[in-house]
Amino acid sequence: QEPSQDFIFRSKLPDISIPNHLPLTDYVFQKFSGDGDGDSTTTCLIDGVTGRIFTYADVQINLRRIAAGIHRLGIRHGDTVMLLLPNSPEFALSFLAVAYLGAVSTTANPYYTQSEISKQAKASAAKMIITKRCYVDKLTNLKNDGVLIVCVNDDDDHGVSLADGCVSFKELTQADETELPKPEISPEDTVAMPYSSGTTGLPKGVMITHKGLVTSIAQKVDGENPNVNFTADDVILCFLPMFHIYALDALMLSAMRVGAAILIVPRFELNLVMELIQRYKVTVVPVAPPVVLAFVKSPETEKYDLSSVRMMLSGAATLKKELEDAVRLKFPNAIFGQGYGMTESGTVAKSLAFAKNPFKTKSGACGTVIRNAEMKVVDTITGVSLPRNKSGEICIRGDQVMKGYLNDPEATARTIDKDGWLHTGDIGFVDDDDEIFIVDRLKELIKFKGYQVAPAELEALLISHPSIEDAAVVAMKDEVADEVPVAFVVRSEGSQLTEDGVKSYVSKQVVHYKRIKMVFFIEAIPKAASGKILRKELRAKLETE
Ligand code: AYL
Repeated sequence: QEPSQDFIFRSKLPDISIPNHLPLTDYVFQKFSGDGDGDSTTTCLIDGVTGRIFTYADVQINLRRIAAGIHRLGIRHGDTVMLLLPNSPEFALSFLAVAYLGAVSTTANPYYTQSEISKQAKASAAKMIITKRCYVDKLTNLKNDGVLIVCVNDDDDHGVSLADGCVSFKELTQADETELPKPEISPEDTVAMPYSSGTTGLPKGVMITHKGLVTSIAQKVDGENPNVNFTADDVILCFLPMFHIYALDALMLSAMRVGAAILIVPRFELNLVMELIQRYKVTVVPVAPPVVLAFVKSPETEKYDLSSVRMMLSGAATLKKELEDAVRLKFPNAIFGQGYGMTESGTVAKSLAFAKNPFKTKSGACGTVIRNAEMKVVDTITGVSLPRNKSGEICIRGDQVMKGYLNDPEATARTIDKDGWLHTGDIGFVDDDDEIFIVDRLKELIKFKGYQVAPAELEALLISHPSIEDAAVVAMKDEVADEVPVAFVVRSEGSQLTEDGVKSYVSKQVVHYKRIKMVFFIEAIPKAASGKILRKELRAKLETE
């Protein structure tokens, strides 16, 4: 079959012109520049904890000041800054400041252990880490190696002195923005570098360019009939982690592009979230499946006025149809739908129920491919592209796709083929109405409540244990988390290692959702002649346990 005979799926919305020659911050705040119609006195950020408010004018002046402050500390175009922050206005401002400077933000979970942070900071060659006082103790090694630590004081510090050798974030916000000439930025420059294990192996730096992010945002919220109809009147709730591409791209930056208000909450707590929805008359609630479950199960939802919510978007993991149906009943005024994406590819699909002129959609679908992009479904063995209603690996092509993995051309070439198709490692099909359904996962990745767990990372840890000869980690189904990591372990000869021994060894080194939930001791890990772990066989074993 010739490539020209590929079955290619496209959005039902027409392509639009996307100004992806612009640097990210120029594009995001375009409404507020010279001829834009944005009102910069409106609210951009609300700190859900303190009630602090930043207008669009505040955000723009602050981001330039912080950029000037970071520049004065020696950060230049192309340098990497690690953001190790919980959801907060400081996260948003730091990200934008780094982008403005033409530098790169590598985002990490602030709950990571010292060793996880250290690995990412070193691999990404971060020159600076912006963090909170309470995480500084995990950065001692990095600080000793010369990494600059910028520290946001905790709310209850009340002027307590900074951790030794750290720069105060306040110093950045007090820098003189007129000192900094506007840096030259190319659309191909990397702006964000979250870490993802992709379809196989260890976490890798995902190089997302200015052009890529601008395209991804525009695909959702631009055009006469935007696929996702966020408006300047919206109050969008943000408890999803901002260090992850879902909140960063589909929530924070997309909301800023339209001039909406973002209500920032450090983490999901059901009652607090409902209280905030009521108090701020929240209109848009982006969620992940475990949050949907929490809403559905809670008897307390009746106690709050949640009628302001007009849109609820789920993404990052599989959402069961029954759950989707149940949550619709709890939010009768809201349009509910899914988005589907991947760190490496930005948003791949969005429900057209969110469009300004919406389409009818089905429960259980994870959206229709976004505009200005092409999608195909390929046979996992032959690679041949498949027609509607046939399941295969989902591939996506467009300007929103990552530039590649940092310092890893091989992994990049395995993921993006020579024709520019990114292979997602997800199995799904497109139905007669252009809606996409995900049915399985080809790749190794484990998803705990939408968080990534890379089997290869846990396997490397396990094998580093002196009493472990070999190990393999696979996903086990779980009611609440969707999937949890479990380990198959081959003990070295004569070893008395116990299940608890294995678990606690791993627990000390990883963030909570990567902890091994169960250990099965076996004689040998099943492997192909190539040495590849036969994960399917191990998963089959789990079903018979
Ligand atoms: P990563 N249904 C099923 N699986 C999903 C879905 C979904 N709706 N969304 C994501 N996944 C899985 O890099 C899928 O296996 O980014 C996919 O390859 O942490 C993997 O999660 C990617 O995991 C949006 C909406 C981004 C969602 C996202 C999700 C980003 C998750 C932008 O607009």
